Amino acid sequence: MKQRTHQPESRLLLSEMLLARARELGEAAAHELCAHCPEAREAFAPLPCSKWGEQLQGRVQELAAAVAYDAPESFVAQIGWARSAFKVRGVCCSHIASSLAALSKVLARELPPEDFALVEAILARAACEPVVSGCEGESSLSSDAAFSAASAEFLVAVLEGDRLRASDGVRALQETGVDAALIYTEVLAPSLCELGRLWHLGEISVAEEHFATTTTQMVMSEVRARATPAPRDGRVVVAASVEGDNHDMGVRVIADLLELAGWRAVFLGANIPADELAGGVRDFGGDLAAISATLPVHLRAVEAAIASVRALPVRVPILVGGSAFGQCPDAWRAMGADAHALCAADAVRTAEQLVPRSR
Ligand code: B12
Repeated sequence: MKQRTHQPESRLLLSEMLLARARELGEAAAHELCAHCPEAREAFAPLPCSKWGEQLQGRVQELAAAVAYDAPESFVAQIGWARSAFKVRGVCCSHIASSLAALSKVLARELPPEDFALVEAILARAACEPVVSGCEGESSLSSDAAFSAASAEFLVAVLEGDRLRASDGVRALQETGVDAALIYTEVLAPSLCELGRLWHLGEISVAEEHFATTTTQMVMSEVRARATPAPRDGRVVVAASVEGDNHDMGVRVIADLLELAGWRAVFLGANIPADELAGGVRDFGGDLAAISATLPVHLRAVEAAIASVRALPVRVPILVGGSAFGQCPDAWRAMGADAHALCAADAVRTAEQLVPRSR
């Protein structure tokens, strides 16, 4: 019986069920937790149970992704991330283990034994494993001295609310001959990762993080406009982040770099429903669909987007990427993509292989 649960089809079924019932299961686990663990109940006072309900609904969705793609590490990593976030905000981390125990209790009641055995193993591993999180570690600025100085200057200008200074520093660097790809990957992206880390540590506010986002988007447009693209070679990439994912700067980097390499890049942005993404590929005559997902909970939406693109009358190669795949390295195969790339340089190389220039 236990073996059956490990078959891809039964994992997908279990994952579907967890997603469909995520809210209900999260709320039941929150009641269980608040009834038996008064300290946890107080942690989010004055809204103890509803706050835990939201947290645990998210846990069920993360668990569903780990089950679907046989990637317990992705769940463990999400719990590590949550532990760090609790710790820096002064909430006792042991509540996370208690909340997972409450969730386990509810799932033991609600799932058939063979399904429960699978999720219990993932929950137990996440509850025991020591915290591994980049959050409290070193900064993510580039190890190359020249770029890390430029990244740091960009970051400081942004944190001081000065977008013209941020823009001027990047322009000066580009004028020394540094190409757009390096500015994106060695200056802007590391600054964003560092901003994310500072936000996670509770050291910067949501306003600061949002200002950084809008400033980076402005600077990316400037960098792109100053760069000279290779002549158009007729290939078209349609690039987007999946429904539910509000991050789009990573996939925008890929679209811009392909445009500089001679492609026509149709960048649709964030949070694109599967059918709209496929419609974009069809209407803009895409030769390649570049699909991005940031969090493991967005992976099922990638699968839906792939299914929609596959339903088009013409077969279009699909390249997927984004940090969601970091902990789920084989998910792209399971979901039927043609290729996956981790970083911008790999993405451009892989796109060139999937759709060679001579077409
Ligand atoms: C800016 C930002 C936001 C902005 C996004 C705005 C926008 N228009 O993009 C906003 C404010 C919307 C946001 C929201 C949230 N965010 Co946010 N965000 C970030 C931040 C700071 C930068 C993201 C970024 O652009 N990085 C730079 C790009 C270049 O990197 P990248 O996306 O990884 O892309 C590269 C590769 O992955 C790859 N790639 C990407 N896409 C594709 C596609 C293809 C086809 C290929 C081949 C390759 C590829 O190539 C890119 C270049 O190398 C990150 C920090 C970080 N470490 O990235 C957090 C981060 C991703 N966010 C995080 C979180 C938690 C959230 C929220 C859940 C917060 C909240 N509670 O509301 C929400 C989620 C909203 C949602 N439903 O999606 C966490 C995720 C942690 C986790 N594992 O759970 C991070 C890591 C911050 C942190 N350190 O805690 N966020």
